[in-house]
Amino acid sequence: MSFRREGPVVNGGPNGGDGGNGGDIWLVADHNVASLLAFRDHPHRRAGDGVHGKGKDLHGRRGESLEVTVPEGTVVSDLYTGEVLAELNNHGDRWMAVAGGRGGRGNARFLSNRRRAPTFAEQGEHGEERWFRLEIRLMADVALVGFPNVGKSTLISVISAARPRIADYPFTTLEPNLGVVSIDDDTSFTVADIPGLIEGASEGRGLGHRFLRHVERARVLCIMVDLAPLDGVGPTEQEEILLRELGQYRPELLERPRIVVGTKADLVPTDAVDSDNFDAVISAVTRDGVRDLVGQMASMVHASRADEPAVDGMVVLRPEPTGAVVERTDDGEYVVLGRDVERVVALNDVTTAEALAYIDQRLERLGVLRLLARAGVADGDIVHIGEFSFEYRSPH
Ligand SMILES: Nc1nc2c(ncn2[C@@H]2O[C@H](COP(=O)(O)OP(=O)(O)OP(=O)(O)O)[C@@H](O)[C@H]2O)c(=O)[nH]1
Ligand SMILES: [Mg+2]
Repeated sequence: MSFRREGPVVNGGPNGGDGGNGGDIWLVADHNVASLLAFRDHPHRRAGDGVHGKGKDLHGRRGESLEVTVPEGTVVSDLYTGEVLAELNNHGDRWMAVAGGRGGRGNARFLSNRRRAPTFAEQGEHGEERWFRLEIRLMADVALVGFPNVGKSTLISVISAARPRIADYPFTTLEPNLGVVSIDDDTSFTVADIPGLIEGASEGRGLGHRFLRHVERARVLCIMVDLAPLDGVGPTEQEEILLRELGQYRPELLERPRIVVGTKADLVPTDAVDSDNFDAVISAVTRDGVRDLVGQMASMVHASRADEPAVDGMVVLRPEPTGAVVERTDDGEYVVLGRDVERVVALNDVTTAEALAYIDQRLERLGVLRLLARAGVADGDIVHIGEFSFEYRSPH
């Protein structure tokens, strides 16, 4: 609050500037961010404060907004209610997680014909504070996990319309390929062909983390082991190494439903394969066992989906509460809820008569007085709005 004072002008009118708004906090999907681990060490994020307004109509600067990057496929929900608020699926998707508090308006704003010398200004609004639950959404139903060259790309090309490059050398696949497997009109699921994993992947060997990140986002893991490896690492040993790497990267991955598949069965004599060690034995070349494998995948995907219903791929915007609601408590008091209403009291100085009159006028305009009357409020009743409590006195 400030008034102009220049030479002979003693009371030259109000000139208190507005306070700056607080900074907002945005969540932004970024494909360079692989996990939500950063939130374990730094769960709290804070945007900048707005700067106070000053006399001479000087407005305060707005607070610095904060952009918090999250992996693609991050689902944001309210920690307490579980309500899904947003899904940030693609690089660049952004969602305002909390809005900065509005700066209070300086007394210059309250000049009117009836109010020539407003002696009050708004308080800055308290910033919003909120807890969220962040989860990475599963991006594929089944992930094909295996050493390089075991036939992952070949399998996906046989069971779906995906046509990845297939070649007889390791690391043919450098980016995951996604294929859709259609069983019938009603049943289909997605399979991700993920670049080959090698021993040490969990420590970053062979682009390990980048690949494991995709594994992390699948419902069902299809562990593929070569029944006829060239370099002498037998199928059981391959399985052990793969599971060890998965577990070291993220122990939860070992809880994920999985199917262990022996590949390239056509290259080894049937009696050399102990089929008890595998859930399926296939040859992508002769198609032996492929149909059975697809059936197993389908039923595991089905079971996993039943556990956790899929959410659609759109960004869901937080439903804004609108309007005011009056509730009567058990002990005969009244609570007024609604963002706009709570703002009116939070923003204003409730200690001066003039500001109180302004609040009254705003509450009237927002229909709160009418709602209170309808709810049966009587003189002397306590009415809670935001952090304040008022004693009701009827306007007439
Ligand atoms: N004989 C035989 N060869 C196969 C079979 N499946 C794949 N191959 C061959 O194995 C080689 C590697 O196959 P890919 O499908 O490219 O293997 P990948 O697992 O995708 O390999 P990376 O992308 O390098 O990790 C290719 O030469 C395929 O033709 C199979 O069932 N039988
Ligand atoms: Mg491949």
